[in-house]
Amino acid sequence: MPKIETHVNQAMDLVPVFDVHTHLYDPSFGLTLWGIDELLTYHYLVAETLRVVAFSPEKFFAMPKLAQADFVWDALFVRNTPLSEAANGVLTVLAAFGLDPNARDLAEARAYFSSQDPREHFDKVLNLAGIKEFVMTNDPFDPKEAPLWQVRMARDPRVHAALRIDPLLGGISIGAAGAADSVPAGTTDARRFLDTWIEKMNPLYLAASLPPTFSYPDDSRRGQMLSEAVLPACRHHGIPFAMMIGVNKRVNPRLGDAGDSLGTADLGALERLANDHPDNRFLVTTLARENAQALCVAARKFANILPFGCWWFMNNPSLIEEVTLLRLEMLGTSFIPQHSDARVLEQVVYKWRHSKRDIARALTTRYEALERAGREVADAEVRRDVRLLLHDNAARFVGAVR
Ligand code: FIX
Ligand code: ZN
Repeated sequence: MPKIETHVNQAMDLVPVFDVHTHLYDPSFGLTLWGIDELLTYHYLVAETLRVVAFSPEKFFAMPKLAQADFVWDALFVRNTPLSEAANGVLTVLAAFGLDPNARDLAEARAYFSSQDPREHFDKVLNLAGIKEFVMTNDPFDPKEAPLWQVRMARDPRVHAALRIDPLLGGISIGAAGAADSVPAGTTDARRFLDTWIEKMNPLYLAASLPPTFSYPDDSRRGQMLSEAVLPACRHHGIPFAMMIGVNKRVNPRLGDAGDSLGTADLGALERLANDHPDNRFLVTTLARENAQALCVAARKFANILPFGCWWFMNNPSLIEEVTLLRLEMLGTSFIPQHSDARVLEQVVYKWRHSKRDIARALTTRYEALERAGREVADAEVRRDVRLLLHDNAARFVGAVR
């Protein structure tokens, strides 16, 4: 293996990760999904299963969780070859815990996970994934989560909050159906709502997913909420706004969380937003592959835009390497290459192990271009660059740097 590739892979193994977007929680919340049955009923795998087995979504979701997991395992891992990234990820997790990826059933895995102490398991998973800190997705409209913020809990310093506000911008709650806190109608109430929840959560950023039709300027309710409540609140509290652009929610409502799709957005709207709000900072990720280059160009035009992650349908090895190479070619190291988006605790093990391989390939390609130009690349430079990409760019932008 060429020397530079070895140095890159060594740095990837050593540098701690700041995971800037997850659906995991501080252990004190008691809301984090974990274990083999949750891994197998991840909505990515449910969608894949219902393609290869003639079975209605309604009948699938009516089954108990363990029966659903058995059904997915049999369909995707026994009767078919687990070639998809989400299926491969489950096997990476099993192997990381010393469990048999060739198992014909879930007995061994269930026995292992059920014998784990949750707190010790949480620490073990973060250690296996190389994660130093991560950010939750905290939804004030989620009836399961909202009450937890009414009381002071002992918090894990490795876990940070992010205030998720989709319903404020016309979206749907990311959490369970129903809004724990009624959605403020006017922008004045919305600003008060945001200040109240920022006080409660101390979030590193505000976040919302947005449809491909997102436009700016926009005199609709979404546009008014953005300009008159959300962005002023972010400026006042000194925190970024994370925009996750390109999701078409529930194109197949029968699939629930698995029923969302994507569309290509006009990122001219993002450029106009960044231009009109130079004192706001924007974390931005896009769901369509076709938006990847335009996001890099927008970031080149506006330093207050920081591209992050290979989101959802982008989170596949072929696209992670392609987009990371494009970002390195256009932005150097001034972006955040990945977030896990993990919904189940142990997913961070595969999402980071797989992503680090893909990011390492792209970074090695760029270092080889330097060497062809006669520029030597010191090992310390590689470690500095990898630390920027996996930790510092994100931690600094959201003000979590320690
Ligand atoms: O909006 C989001 O935070 C998305 O990441 C989720 O809604 C999505 O279901 C997901 O988990 C994708 O990986
Ligand atoms: Zn997410």
